[in-house]
Amino acid sequence: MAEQQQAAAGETRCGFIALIGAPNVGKSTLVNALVGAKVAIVTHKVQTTRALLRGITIEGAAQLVFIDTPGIFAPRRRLDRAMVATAWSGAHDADIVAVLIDARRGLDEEAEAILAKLSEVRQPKVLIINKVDLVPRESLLALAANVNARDNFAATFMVSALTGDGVGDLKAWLAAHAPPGPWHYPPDEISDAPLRSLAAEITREKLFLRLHEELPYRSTVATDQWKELKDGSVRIEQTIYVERESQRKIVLGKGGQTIKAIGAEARREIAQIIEAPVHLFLFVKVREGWGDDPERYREMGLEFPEE
Ligand SMILES: Nc1nc2c(ncn2[C@@H]2O[C@H](COP(=O)(O)OP(=O)(O)OP(=O)(O)O)[C@@H](O)[C@H]2O)c(=O)[nH]1
Ligand SMILES: [Mg+2]
Repeated sequence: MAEQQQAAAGETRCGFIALIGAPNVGKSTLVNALVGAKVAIVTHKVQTTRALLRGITIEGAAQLVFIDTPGIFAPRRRLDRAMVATAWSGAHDADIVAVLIDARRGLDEEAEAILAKLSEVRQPKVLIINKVDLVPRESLLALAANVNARDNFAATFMVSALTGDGVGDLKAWLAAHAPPGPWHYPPDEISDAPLRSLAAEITREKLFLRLHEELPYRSTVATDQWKELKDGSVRIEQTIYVERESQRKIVLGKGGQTIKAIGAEARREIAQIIEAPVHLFLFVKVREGWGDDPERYREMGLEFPEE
């Protein structure tokens, strides 16, 4: 294989690139676009991503490891603090930090707050203006100039993670600037997350899409069982945790309709990803104060903030 020859010759590159930005700017959508597969969940709601997730791809001789991070915002609850802390830790551990700005929102308060803290990040930074499909081209140059005046960016990219516009150029640049070194993952790996956590995330995505107001933020999903059956299908059991009985009732819905719809959507998508029939069993449990339970944080891959 060409890659192996290059590896032997010591010409491979391997770059860890953290994507940071305010909630909803399109970090997870961009990771999926760069990887060319759905590895991260995406919704129109803020604070969808809760923990670090690596999406991996190969570009020429380079392996690019993208670190999807939770959106950075002014945290209030313990879970918020854990998410924001983990986002910054992702940035500090990367070779290159990609800062995403939403083209339509521009330099709003959240973007400003991130730029203010960005000076503490020592790694090379690139600016990515995302969602360019939503604004007239003319407005982009002024925005790019404004952001570049705040910090030292090695390059600026205008992309649409949704349409794929500009994503190829970004990938090529990152491949050229990744540090030389051996690949960190096998060439066919696209994510560091085990399937059982991707499956839990997919159910959480459907929950986010179906439920409103505070409820998505008051719930979490865990995969309890993953069993491959003799007929090639997979039996998956998951628990949706909520904080109160009233929330449990809403998740179940009238005559169990809401949970049924969430289950059907999640089952379809998980089956598509693992290319096997799936039997998905969802349970809804009230766990008062799960947002203050260290065990839930461990499960999500988050540090538990002491306060
Ligand atoms: N029009 C348009 N929409 C986009 C683009 N990229 C992402 N979106 C939409 O923006 C919303 C948020 O996308 P996500 O990828 O979940 O954003 P995120 O930054 O990961 O959000 P958090 O995980 O909450 O921090 C979704 O509705 C996406 O479809 C884009 O380039 N153009
Ligand atoms: Mg996200």
